[in-house]
Amino acid sequence: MTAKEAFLLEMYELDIIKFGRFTLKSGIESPFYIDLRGLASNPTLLKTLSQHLLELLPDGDAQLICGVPYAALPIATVMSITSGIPLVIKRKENKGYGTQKMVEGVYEAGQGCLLVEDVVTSGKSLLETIDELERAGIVIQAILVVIDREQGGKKWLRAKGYNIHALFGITEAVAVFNRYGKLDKAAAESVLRFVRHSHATSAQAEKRPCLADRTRTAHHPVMKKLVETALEKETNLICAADLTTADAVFALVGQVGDHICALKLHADIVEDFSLEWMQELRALAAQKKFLLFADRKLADIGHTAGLQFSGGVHQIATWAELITAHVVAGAGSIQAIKSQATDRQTAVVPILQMSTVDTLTDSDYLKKALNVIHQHGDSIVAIVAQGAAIPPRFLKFTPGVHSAAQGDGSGQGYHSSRHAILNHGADFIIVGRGIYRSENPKSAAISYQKKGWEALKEV
Ligand code: S5P
Repeated sequence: MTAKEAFLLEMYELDIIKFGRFTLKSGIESPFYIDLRGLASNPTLLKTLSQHLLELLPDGDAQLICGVPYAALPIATVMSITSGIPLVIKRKENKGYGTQKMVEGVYEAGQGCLLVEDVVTSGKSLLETIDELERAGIVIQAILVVIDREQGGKKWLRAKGYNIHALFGITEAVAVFNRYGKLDKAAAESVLRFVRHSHATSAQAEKRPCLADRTRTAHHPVMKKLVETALEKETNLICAADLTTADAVFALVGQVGDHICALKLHADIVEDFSLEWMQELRALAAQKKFLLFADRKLADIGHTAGLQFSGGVHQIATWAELITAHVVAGAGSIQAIKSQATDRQTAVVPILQMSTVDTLTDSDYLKKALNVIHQHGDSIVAIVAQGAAIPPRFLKFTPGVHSAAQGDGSGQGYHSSRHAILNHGADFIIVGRGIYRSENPKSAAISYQKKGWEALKEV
């Protein structure tokens, strides 16, 4: 075990890094929480940390050192004592009287400074401190951060020209905790997924139309029907009925049908699938008012995708109002559906960004996939995505929602419905095992319905 790893494990034991479900100052729900303020009361650990941070810049010749208040203040103080570099203190707020100086201590304009911070997230609060120091004539020589939450802040500051270093990235920390048995696989996956999908801010930044507005602006009859259904039943819940017998699907619909706006099916996992059964299900859907959604994830060349959509055992085109498709092969699947859904009875739901922890749908893929989606927007009503920003004309469907679990141990990652809606910008949530595996699927569906609808009203 390296000294750095031992230090990390000590921080874990002291609850300085915690895992679970936490709501951050920004309102974002995070699967981990870091609070280094407790370190101030642990002189030994503080000394070790200061040494590690100073080692990040072995040949630094800084003339000043400054900690972002408050958590990094004691860290910077110990670094100053250890290294002999004089400390300056940045005020959190202006005194409102006297010199109104924001930086206290003895310094001269033009001097180089090491800026110390405990955690970097977006980088915005660090930039505030940088601004104050620069206004006082101090030159930021390097920024030393204990932990990078890997949510873009470090990259952003580096792009602005700052020389920023982190002692640990959260990915590295998770790997260490996992290696030493402190974190189980599901919790580790949840953190990694959170990090990967932290496009949340950009998704939030774009104001999306509310459902009521969409009844007027809907560009596809299926979108209009879905939105009207959701508004009438007051639910943005899509239930993923991943059950393997026709009877089991029926039984589930009996319990949850009144609380959902769509039922998502993998028809190919239903052992006794038949078109007669599907007719009965369609009748039930009409009676209970929900849409039928085939999660076929077409991904082949257009010709094959067309056959998979209209033919074979499942004849999806005869019953599905919504169907998922990947755009990995280009626009083929979308075009195939479009050309066969001549009455616009079936709308396409492309998969943009998957909920799995090791998904390949990275930012590069997102850009290219969105290009394809843009070109065929008239047949698309919704996009399956996590935090990625999507064009406002489409609805966002977000799977990977569970009120209790963080992951399923097989790659699926979960968030709460609130997080999916408020942080990822979901219009509709897709819930499978959170409902059908619960002791009482009906009350679980009611709970997801209520929470989802309430969160949507807060957007
Ligand atoms: O990225 C995705 C896309 C989809 S459509 N992640 C997903 O989990 N899904 C589907 O949503 C998946 O095929 C399953 O039917 C459902 C999630 O089920 P749960 O049991 O994990 O809630």
